[in-house]
Amino acid sequence: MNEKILERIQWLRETLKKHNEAYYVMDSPRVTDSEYDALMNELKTLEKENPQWDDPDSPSHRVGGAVLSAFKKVRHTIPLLSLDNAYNAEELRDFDRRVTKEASARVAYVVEYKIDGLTVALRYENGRLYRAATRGDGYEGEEITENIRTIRTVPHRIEVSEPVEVRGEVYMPKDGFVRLNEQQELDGKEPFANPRNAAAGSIRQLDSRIAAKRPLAIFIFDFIAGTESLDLDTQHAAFEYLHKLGFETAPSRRFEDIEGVIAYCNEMISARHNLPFEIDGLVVKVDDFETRAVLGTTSKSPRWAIAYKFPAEMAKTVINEIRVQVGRTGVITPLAEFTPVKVAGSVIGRATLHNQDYIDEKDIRVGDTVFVQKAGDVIPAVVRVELSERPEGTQRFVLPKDCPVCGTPTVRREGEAALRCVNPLCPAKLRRLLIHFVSRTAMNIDGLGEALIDGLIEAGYLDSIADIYALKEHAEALKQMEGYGDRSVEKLLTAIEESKNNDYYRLISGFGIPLIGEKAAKTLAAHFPTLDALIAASQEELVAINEIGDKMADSLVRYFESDDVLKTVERLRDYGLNFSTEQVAETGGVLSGKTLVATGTLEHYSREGIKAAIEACGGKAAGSVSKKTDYVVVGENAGSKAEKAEALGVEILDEDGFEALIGTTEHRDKETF
Ligand code: 0OX
Repeated sequence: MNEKILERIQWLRETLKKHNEAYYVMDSPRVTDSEYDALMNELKTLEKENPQWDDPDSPSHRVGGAVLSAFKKVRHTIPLLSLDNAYNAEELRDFDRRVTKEASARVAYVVEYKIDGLTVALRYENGRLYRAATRGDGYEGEEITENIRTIRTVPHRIEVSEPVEVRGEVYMPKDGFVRLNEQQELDGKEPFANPRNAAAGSIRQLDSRIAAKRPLAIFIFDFIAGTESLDLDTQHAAFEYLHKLGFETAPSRRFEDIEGVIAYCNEMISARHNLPFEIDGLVVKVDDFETRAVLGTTSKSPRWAIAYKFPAEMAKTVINEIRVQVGRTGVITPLAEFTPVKVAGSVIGRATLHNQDYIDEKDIRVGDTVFVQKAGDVIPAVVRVELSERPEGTQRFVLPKDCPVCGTPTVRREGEAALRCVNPLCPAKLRRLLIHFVSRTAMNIDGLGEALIDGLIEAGYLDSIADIYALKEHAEALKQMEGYGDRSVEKLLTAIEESKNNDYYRLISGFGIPLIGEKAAKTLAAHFPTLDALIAASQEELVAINEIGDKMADSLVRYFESDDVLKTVERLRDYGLNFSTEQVAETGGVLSGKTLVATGTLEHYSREGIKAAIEACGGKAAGSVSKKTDYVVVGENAGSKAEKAEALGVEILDEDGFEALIGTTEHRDKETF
C-alpha cells in the first residue's frame, strides 16, 4: 500500500514537472488549468499525509516554471509570489476566516480580474523605464525591456525620481488574438493555442520589431518599491496613484465583506465572456496595506490574497464523425464533429484534432464520449475521452493513406506532424486556393464567395486562379446561375478587373505559397521590384533577406520551379495583372508617400485595423512620432504620442478627420456598441 502511495507521488512529481515545462518553457500547455490543479492538489495532499517522502525538489515547492536561455537573466530583488487558489464559495469563506482571525478585525477586499497572461516586473529609475523582466520562476526571469517598451500603454517616463517597481500582467485581447492567428495560418505558421500563449510567445520574441506588431496590452496590479514615502495605505489609493502616473491598472472593485466578494465571483462566471480579454478567475486581495503587513506571506504566496478560479467550462458530448479536410497547402486535417453543446457562452459542434499524433495521444475515436472546452476560451478543443463510456466496437482513428479528394498517396515529411496531399492539381487544394486568392489578405475580390466558387468549379469554369480572369468570357452563363442576377455578376466582373491593378504583393500573397503569407509577400515585393525578379531569385538571395528563413526560401524556389505555376504566371501576365511595384506608385492611393501614426483607442478601428487602413490607402503606418510623421490619428486616452505630435507641429487628426482624409469608411474593422 505504502509503495503504491510513493509510486503515485513520484508519478505526480514527474508528470507535473513535464507539464510545467510544457507550460512555462514551450508555451504549449498539454493539460487544462483545472487538470493541472487537480494533479497538484493531489500531490500536496499526499505529501502532507506522508511527510517522510517530502522532497525539496518536488514541483509543489516551486513558485513557478523555468527560465529560457536565449534572454539575459534577471534576478528579482523581491520574488514575484504566486497565489493560492480557491475554487468555490466555501474556500473563499475559509480564506476570509483565516484573514479576519489573523487581522483581528473585519477586512475589506479589493477584487481584480485575474488576467490570463504573463506576469512581468517593470523597474523605473530617475523616472525612466530601465528594465523589464518576466516572472520566470519567481526568483529569476528574463530581460524583455525592449519588448515591453513596444506596449502602447507602458509609460517610458513617470514623474517619480525614486526607484519604483510595478508588476502586472501582459495579455493579448481576444480580437487581436483571433487576427494574429489568422495571420499565422496565412504565413504557414502554427496558430497559437490561446491568447495566453500568444502573449507569452510575443513578449519573448528576441526581435522586438516582431513584438511591436503583436497586439499586446498590460494591466498593472502591484506597486513594489518606493511606496514608503508616498503615504499610500490601501490598494485603492495605490491604483489611483498608478493611474495618475500613466499606468493602466487591473480593473478592480472594493467589497466590505466576503459575501459581497462571493456574489461578484458568481456573477462573473458567465459575465466574463463579455470582456474583451480573457480572465481565468478573480484575485481577492485585502485592501489595507497595514493589514497585509500583519498577515505577511508564506515562502510562495501572500496570506492576504487568493485567486478565485472559475469552474472549468467543459461540456460532455459524443463524437459522431471525424471528417478529414484538405487545406490549400495540402495539409490534411482531422475534424471532430460532435453533438453540439454549449460551452463558455456559445454552442460548439466541431473541433480540430490537429494531426495523427494528437489523436493517438488522446486515443480519440468515433463514438467516444469526450469533454470539450474552448481552449483559452476561444478555440474549441477536445480535452479528453471518457474511457468508461466508450461503446464496444470502436476503432482507432487513422488518417487516410490516400488524399480523400484526389486519391494521391499522402506524405508525412520528416520532422513534421502534418500529413499532406502533394498533388499540385488536387481539386480540394484548388478550391481552398481560390478562396484564399480572392480573400482580403490577397487579391481582395468582392463577390466571389465560397458557394459561387464551388458552383464555378463544378460548372467547369474554374480550374486555376488564372481562370478567374477568364470569367468575363462566360458572363452570360454566369447570369443564368441560380441566385446570381445581372447586377451581381457585373459587380463581380468589375471587381475582378479592378484587382488587376492591385499592389503586386497581393498577387504574391494570393499564390498561397506554403509559408508565404501577406507579411512575407510584402517583404518580398519590397526586395524584388518585379515578379520576374522574384521568380529568378535563388535560395541564397532569398535567405539573405532578414525576414525570409530557410524554409520559406525553399518553399518559394520549389513553387516557382513548377511548370504548372509558370504557365499560370504567363496567363496572368497576358490578362494584364500588375507584376511590379512601379505601378503601385502610380495608383498609390490618397496616403501615398505619407507616414501616419495612430494612438489611443479608436471607435471603429482596432490597432491592427487602423494600420491596415493606412496601408490600404497607400500610406506608411509607423509606430512612433517623429519629424517625418505627416499625421497622427488620435483616439481616446491617447498618451505621449499625441503630445509629441503637438510639440513637433505634426498635424493631428481625430477619427472623423482621418476618414475625411481617406474619403471612405470601408476600412473600419471594429464595431462599437
Ligand atoms: C493577474 C494577477 C496576478 C500580487 C501578490 C501575489 C500575486 N493575473 O491578473 N497576480 C496578482 O497579484 C500578485 N494580481 C493579479 N491581478
